[in-house]
Amino acid sequence: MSPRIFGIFLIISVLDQLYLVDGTNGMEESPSSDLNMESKCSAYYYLESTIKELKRKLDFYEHQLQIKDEHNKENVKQMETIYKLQSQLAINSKEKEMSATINDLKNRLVSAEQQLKFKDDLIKEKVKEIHDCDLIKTKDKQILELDEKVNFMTVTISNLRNQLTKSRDDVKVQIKDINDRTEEVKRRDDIIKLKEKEISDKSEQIKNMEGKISVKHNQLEILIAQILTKNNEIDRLNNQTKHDLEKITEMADKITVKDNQLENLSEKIKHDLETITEIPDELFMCRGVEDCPIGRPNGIYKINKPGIPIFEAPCNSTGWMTILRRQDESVDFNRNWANYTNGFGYLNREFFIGLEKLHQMTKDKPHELFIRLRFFNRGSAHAHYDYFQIGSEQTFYKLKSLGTFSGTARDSLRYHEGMKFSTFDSDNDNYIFNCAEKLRGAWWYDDCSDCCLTGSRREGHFHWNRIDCEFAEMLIKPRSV
Ligand SMILES: [Ca+2]
Repeated sequence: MSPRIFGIFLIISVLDQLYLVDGTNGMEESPSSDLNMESKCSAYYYLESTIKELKRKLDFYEHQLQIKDEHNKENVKQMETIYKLQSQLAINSKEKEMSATINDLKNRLVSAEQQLKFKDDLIKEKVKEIHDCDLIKTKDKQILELDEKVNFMTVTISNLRNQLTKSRDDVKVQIKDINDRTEEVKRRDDIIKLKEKEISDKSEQIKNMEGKISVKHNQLEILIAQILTKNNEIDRLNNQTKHDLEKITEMADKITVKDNQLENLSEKIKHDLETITEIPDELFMCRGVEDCPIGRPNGIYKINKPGIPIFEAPCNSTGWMTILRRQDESVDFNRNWANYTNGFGYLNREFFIGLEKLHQMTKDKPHELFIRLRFFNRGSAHAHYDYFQIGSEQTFYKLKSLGTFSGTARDSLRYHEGMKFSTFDSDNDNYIFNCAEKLRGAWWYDDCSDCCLTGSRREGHFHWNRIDCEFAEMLIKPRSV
């Protein structure tokens, strides 16, 4: 049953129900009319709600119907497509059948063409056979002629074959010879290769040797250059030695002269001593002398100078007084100002006479100064100054003058001329620090020293012209003229 028909059926059954409820059909009033009215109303309400429900269901079924219609349309479309495809399929299968038929026809055509060609060939063959029949006679004749020619050619070929056999033997001999020669050439090739390898090795060795020779050559050049330099140096030293030898010879001559002078002097002294023997030794010993006496034996003498107390000093027979001696480090010379002012040490060993005595002795009477020096492994030397003078304590016992220099040592004391005396406790030098402290001895320092006869021998400060001394003596004597 369709939904629409079902809906109509429902409405009819409801109306029928209503009619059954109102059976009087409005014509007669019963005593229970109020009760009927009430049941009519309730039936009416029921009917109204039923109609509403039916409407809703009707709408639903109509909606469903629409959807189904659409599905049906879609199905129809699909069916149409299927029909189209089926018809297309049928066409395709027909095309295939046609194609197979065409192929079959093509094959048949090829077969027919082959048969046709075969027939053609047969016909051509038959035509040729007919044509050959006419030529056979002509050909026979030609064949006879050719046979003769062939016989002649056979003989010729036989001759040629014999020649060829002979030639082949010759060739074989030649080939053998060639093979032998080839072998020989190969053998020689091998020898040549060996020789080439040897040559290559030798070349390599020669290259190496050349490299080594080049290095040696460079070394040789360097050595030659060094030898040249050394030769120049030797020449220079030879010249220097020659010059030194000349100087030494000159000095030796001078020494000989001096020796002669000394000999004369000692003769003179001997004579003088003989003349003054009348003066008794005791007189010297008791009263003392103003200066070292000349012609008296060497020894310690009392010196009696105005202005200072009597003191002792070593004198020699020629009137020289020793004022300083360094010989064996038995006395410490690193002393203060007071010690140097008054003097210190032992007169027969190491000592210093004292600055005040030197000032008093030299202030009024010009004196000479003689310095004896002995160096470590470098022989001896002396220095002589002809005007030695020392200032007063107010001038810090300044080395006032030295006079003219002579001697075999260098004029090193000149550097100190005019300088004040300095000790470790009285710095009067021109050095930023204290020279006496630095050299561990007192001296007439400037910016330290060119010579210093009081410096520490152990520390290398006892020197003359910066050459270390082993022994030193300073002697003075009043100037003879
Ligand atoms: Ca200073």
